[in-house]
Amino acid sequence: AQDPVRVLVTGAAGQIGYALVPMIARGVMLGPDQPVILHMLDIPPAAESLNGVKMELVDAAFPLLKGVVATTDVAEACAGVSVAVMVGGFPRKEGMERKDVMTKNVSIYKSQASALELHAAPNCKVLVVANPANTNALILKEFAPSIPAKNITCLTRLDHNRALGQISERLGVQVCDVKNAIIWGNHSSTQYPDVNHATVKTPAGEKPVRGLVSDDAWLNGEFITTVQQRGAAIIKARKLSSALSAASAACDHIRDWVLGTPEGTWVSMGVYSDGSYNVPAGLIYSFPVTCKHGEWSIVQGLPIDEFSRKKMDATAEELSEEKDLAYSCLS
Ligand code: NAX
Repeated sequence: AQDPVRVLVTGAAGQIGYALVPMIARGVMLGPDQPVILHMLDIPPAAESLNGVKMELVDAAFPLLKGVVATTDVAEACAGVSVAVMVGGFPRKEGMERKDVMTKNVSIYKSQASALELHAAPNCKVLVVANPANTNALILKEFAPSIPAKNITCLTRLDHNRALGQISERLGVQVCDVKNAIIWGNHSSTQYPDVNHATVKTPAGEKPVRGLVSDDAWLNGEFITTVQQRGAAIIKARKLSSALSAASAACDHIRDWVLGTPEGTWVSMGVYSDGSYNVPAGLIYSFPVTCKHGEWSIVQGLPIDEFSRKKMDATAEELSEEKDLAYSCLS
């Protein structure tokens, strides 16, 4: 039998955490044969609720779950983890300035970076979910210099999956037959959902989405805004933000990173920019990536038209501003 992998979930008493931990314990993230030990971190006001989640994990009697650590101690939470899913953060509350929210998150991600650096397993893979996800990941990278930059990523897979879902609904095809959409940039409303290279599997072979959806105005307009604004639409409908879809996307992100993307398929991940596609180096920016042997690489050489270029630059610009704001919050 394989040794269990220790997986950290921060903010585990929150709504995404509640949806995510059972998925991990069922093998959705690391595969149906991989035993796991869950490390769940939250803050002291949520300690009792966190303990309730632990009780439910015990009650669910998951065969793959070999242990549960539920703690408010960051060092204990990070000890020996090979995968860290950072869901905990400080949410923006009504009337709060962006700078105040950033200051809170910078301080959280700075200290959690140090704890991961000191206590996590070597080669720990980190996924930041908490918003501002790209910039929180960048801060984590800055303050965990011994963790390789390629191990620190942020979640844009939910946006990617939303794009696939919209295409599938529009064309009346199965979502599993749609692939190779791209989310460029920030996990925010400036993200650019790009379908120029996306395809649909049909009985007659793979066809470009651009050929199947004849309505360019929809693809260049409503499709993009629907994906960009989907988070807000979920809040409006549910009075709560996306949770099950976010948890599922986090599993997809780690599974593909660890186990590899299928041949001919790419996915979107927020990764440390090396300057590919003229995106400024040193930002955590969402790119199309393929994964093999536990490492991602950016898909190279895709043609970028003028429409796309403008949108890719606008979201890069926003990330540069966020980066400056984050640095100005460092005390
Ligand atoms: P909740 O408020 O339900 O849960 C957050 C949890 O984090 C709470 O239990 C809180 O006590 C805990 N927490 C706060 N500070 C912490 C700290 N310093 N250490 C450990 N835990 C801490 O929010 P939820 O709906 O679960 O969303 C979590 C985060 O995901 C938010 O930042 C949200 O904006 C972000 N999202 C990101 C998405 C993405 O695609 N990247 C999509 C979904 C979601 O909106």
